[in-house]
Order: sequence, then structure tokens, then C-alpha cells
Amino acid sequence: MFGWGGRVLRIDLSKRRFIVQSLDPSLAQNYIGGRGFAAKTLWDELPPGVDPLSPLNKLILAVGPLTALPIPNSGKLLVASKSPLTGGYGDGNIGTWLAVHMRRAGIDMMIIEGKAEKPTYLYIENKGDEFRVDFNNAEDLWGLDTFTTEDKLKTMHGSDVGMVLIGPAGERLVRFATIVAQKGRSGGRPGMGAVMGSKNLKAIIMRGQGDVKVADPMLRKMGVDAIVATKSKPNYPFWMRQGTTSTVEWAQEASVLPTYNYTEGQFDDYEKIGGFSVEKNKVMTRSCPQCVMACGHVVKDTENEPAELDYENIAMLGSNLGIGDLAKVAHLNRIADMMGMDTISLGSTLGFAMEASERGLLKEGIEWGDYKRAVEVATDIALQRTELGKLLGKGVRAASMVLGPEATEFAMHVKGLEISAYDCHAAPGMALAFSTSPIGAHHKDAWLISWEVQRGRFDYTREKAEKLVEMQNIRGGLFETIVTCRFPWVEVGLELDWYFRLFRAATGMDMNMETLSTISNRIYTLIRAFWVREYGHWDRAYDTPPQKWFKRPLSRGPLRGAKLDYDGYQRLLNWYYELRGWDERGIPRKETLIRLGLNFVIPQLGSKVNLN
Ligand code: PTT
Repeated sequence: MFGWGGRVLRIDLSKRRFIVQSLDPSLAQNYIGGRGFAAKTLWDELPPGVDPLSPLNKLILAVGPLTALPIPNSGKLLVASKSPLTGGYGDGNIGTWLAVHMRRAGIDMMIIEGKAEKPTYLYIENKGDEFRVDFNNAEDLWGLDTFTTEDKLKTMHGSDVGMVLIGPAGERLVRFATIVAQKGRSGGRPGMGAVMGSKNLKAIIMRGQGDVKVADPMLRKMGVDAIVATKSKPNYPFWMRQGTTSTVEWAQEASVLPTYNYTEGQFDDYEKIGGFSVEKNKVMTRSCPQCVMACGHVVKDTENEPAELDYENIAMLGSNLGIGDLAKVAHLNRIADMMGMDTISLGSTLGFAMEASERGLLKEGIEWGDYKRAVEVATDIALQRTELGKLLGKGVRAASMVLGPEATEFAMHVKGLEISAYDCHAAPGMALAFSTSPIGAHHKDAWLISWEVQRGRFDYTREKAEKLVEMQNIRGGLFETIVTCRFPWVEVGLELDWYFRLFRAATGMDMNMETLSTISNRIYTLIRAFWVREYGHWDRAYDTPPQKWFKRPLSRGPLRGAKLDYDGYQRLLNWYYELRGWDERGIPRKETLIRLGLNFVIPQLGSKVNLN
């Protein structure tokens, strides 16, 4: 089989055993890799309704057929599990050398099961078909931040290894703890770090050896050509200067920059934290392996230490909290990276606490723009050391349920995942994208907003639902299954056809928009079935954005008075369901399951809900 390594490495932490299994070729054919493998494995292997923090949950690490090949930005890894934050399917896409080493060793997927008796880290290596997995004692590392842990492990094992790890937040089961690599790459927003922590697993290290076999030897030349094409795009030089951080100025202009817990779409001090400010203060850039578009812009924080920034981090820890100072934002970002927490959820959680304090719902609260207190509370969350830290560490959905009905109106999440950094008072299509994302409110499956702003942001048209499905199929269906970075396509405009050609050269299999759409529909529908099975029921309310955007209009800026229209939104949702072949509740129809080859889902799903 070309393009895939053909091996699955299954590791049982409870029994301290491992086994190398053959990859089922039909899995490769029907689900490609990455998210496809994760969704199918979690459906097949998890007991329905399992507690995400119990040993019965599984952590999946999966590459895809284009991962680590000599093509633009290919050093990516998909991490997935049942999420302790949302209770549904969760995944993230992290840049790490571990992906490269997995490919060298011919491992397409690792499945981590059980729970180690004591804090443990895994060291994995191979010589051809011979694998070694050491279950090493990590008691000395438990409690250490991610930067120190990485340094120590590299001193012990050399720096030519691949490694992912967790920080104190993951160990203490903060529900939005992430998996971290290379001091600043963070993946698995819906609490994949907490799943690792629940398994007493501090780190996974791998030294893989071997070559990836591809169908067409011309792939190398094609990859070089794709790199040249990427670098010659007109937008490339500006991208290299500012990366995603230039989005701050764009979002301000478009009134979508989350400000004061998504109450407004513009922030007075946006220039101080914008792309030009980052460019001026930048000391270096950081990137994933095999990257030609480094997106991690590093500036010095308030302690003169380096911190890596992206747009999401700046908006969520800056404007959303009323903090208009780049070094302060950078420091909050560094805390998140060192502790192993997601910056988007951290920013949303702090913003929620600020609004709750303003409304008198929290006693020992935190005021808008209070940086010192934000640092304190962020650390309390990571270390789970105060009542407030413990409350917020469960995420805004759980915290709002404790604070009462008023709080649920400004808890900015969908399905329990805090919303990424786009205010949607005047962006119904983007609100739909957040609300139908397969992991909860993340932007990665469809960044509809720039298209929507140009196209007519106040419209509620079928075209928006169609565009959303098209985008999801490309971003979620292609990039999360071939497992490479989408930035060459999305940010500088490398034509999609490159990926189809590279896929063909790697695997010998054909791929075009039509085949992609079938595979993608299959994966989105399987993931929806997983959510329904785990929740035991389904309701359109789970696919609806927070009340604030419907009820509380923007009070400033050129779009003053704008808010979402509830009936208009429901129309968009109906069209979306129809396009996916799901019924009016958002549950896949029986005929859709059969058409997509998901017949195996019917018995379990049918035992939870009536299928139409
Ligand atoms: C992603 C999410 C994002 S999306 C950002 S900024 W972005 C935040 N970054 C964080 C960070 O940094 N530190 C931290 N402690 N938490 C953070 N949380 C947030 O995590 C990321 C890049 C980026 S930067 C983006 S958009 C693209 N995402 C891709 C994707 O999802 N799929 C894909 N095939 N290619 C992508 N390329 C780009 O990769 P999650 P990373 Mg991340 C400091 O993982 O869970 O998806 O959350 O992985 O290696 O950092 O790369 O403006």
C-alpha cells in the first residue's frame, strides 16, 4: 500500500503492553487518515456514554498520506478523543516532529488506552519491523511546565526525537488543557491534554526510522514545485511579515474583533496589539516541521521572555478581556503555553468571569482589563488551586450552569467548546459555521467570515449554507484527513488541485472534488452520529450560537444595533441539515447513513433516537 505506512501502534498503559497491528486497507480507502481514522476508531471502540476522563476513553494520534512528505507545511499530527470539555467528539491539529517520526516508522495511527498506575512517559523507537516501547517513570516530571519538561526530556533522549507532552493543566484535568509540542504548538482544544493527564501520561517521545513509500517517484519534484508556487504567491511576503496577526486590523475594520466577552466587535486599542505592532516587536518566528510559512510570531512578554502569538491568542487574551498591551497579552499566552492550556478557551473563560463579575454574579471576581488579576486567575485555573480556578477550569458551559440562568446567556460556547475569535453579531454564516463545527465552536472547519463580509453579511440565504458545506468538506474533509497544514491554500492561495495531484502521487489513488465530498460527508455524518450516541438525544439548540448574539445588539461602531435574527438563523440551519442529509433535529437520516456506507451506525444510533 503506497502512501500509508500500514501500521497501527496500540499501547495499553494499564497493562504496560503494546502491539503493532496492520492498517485495514478499507479504512485508508474510505476515511483517508487523521480525523477519518480517529472518528471511525472512537465510534467502533469506545463504550457508548463512556466518561472521557476514565481509562476506557482512548487517545488517538493519527497522520495522513501527505504528512511529513517533502511538500509545503506537512509536519502535522491529528490528536483526538472523546472530549472532557464537550462530551462529544474532539480533535486538534498540532505541528510536531512526532508526526515526522511516526511516518518514518510507518505508523499511521497510535491508539493509547487504559491508565498508567503512576506518572509515565512513553519512549518509542523502531528498527524496521521491530518496535520498542518503554513505559518510563515520569514522577520527577509531573508538575513541571511544558518548556522545562521538553528541555529535560531532550537532555535525556537527544533533540532528534519527536515529542508531545502536557503541562500542569493537563495533569490537573483542566477541561481545556491541550497537548503541546516545541514550546508553543498547542493542539486538541477540546481537552485532549486532560485526557492525557487522566491517563497519567506526561509525554510521548518517538524516534522513528525508515522511508515513506509513495506511488510516484516524481512526488519529490512535485513537492518542490508546490513549495516554489507557494512562495511565489503575491501575498507571501506580507504573510511572512505578519502571519495570522494581521487579522486583528481586518477584524477591527469588519467589526468582528471579539471585545469584552463578545459584546462588541471593535476595540479602541486594537493597533497596540495588531499585526503591525507584532511585526515591530517580533524577535523571531517559530514553525512546525517542514513549514515554509512560519505562523508563530514571537515577541518579548512583560518578563522579557519570548512568547509566540497568533491572531486567535491576541484577540482572546487582548481585546476580549479589554487588555490593549502586546507584552501583557504575550505573557498570558506564555502562561497558557507553559501550563498547557488552550488560549482561546482561556480567553473566553476569563472574559466570562469578567462579565459575571460586572453583573455581580462572582464575588472574588475580576474586572475588565485587569491584567494582574488575569495572570493570577489564569494560573489558578492551570493549577486548580482556588474555588474560582476550579470553577473556570471546567469551561464556560459548566461554570455558567453553576452561576445560574443569567450566566448561560453570556457563556460564549457551542456544545461546550468556547468560541474562536470572531464576533458574529453581524455574521450569521460564521455563526452557523461555529455552531455546526464537528468539535464545537472552532473556526478550523470553516472560516466563512471573510467571504461572508464581502458577500452580504446581513443575508440569510441558502448560498451561505452551501458555501459552509463546501468549506467544511475541504478544510475538515481534506486537510484534517491528509493531515497537512491548510495555510498554503487558505492564506496565500496555493491551488487546491496541487493537493489532489500530490495525493495521487503519494497513494496512486484518485481524488477530486466529488470523491472528496463523499468521504467528507461520511466523516461529518459519522462524527454527528457519535455526538448523538454520546449525548443519548439531540436537539437543534446544540447547533445554535449563544443567546448574546441574538439578544444584545452591538452598541458601538459602524454596525451599532446589529444582532443575529433567530428565525433567519433557523432557516440557515435547516438548509445546512438538508445539504448534509440530516433531519430537522440534526440527526442523520437512515438513507444518508446507508448511502455513505455507515450502515454499521444504525443499530446503536437507532437504540438512542428514532431514525427518520
Ligand atoms: C488551534 C488553535 C489555534 S488556531 C490557535 S491560533 W490559529 C491557538 N494557538 C494556541 C497557542 O499558540 N498556544 C496555546 N496554548 N493555545 C493555543 N490555542 C489555539 O489553538 C496552528 C496553526 C494555526 S495557528 C492555525 S489557525 C491553522 N490550523 C490548522 C488546522 O486546524 N488544521 C490544519 N490542517 N492546518 C492548520 N494550520 C494552521 O496551524 P488546534 P499548531 Mg493547533 C501559541 O491545534 O487544537 O486545532 O487549535 O496546532 O501546531 O499550534 O498550529 O490563528
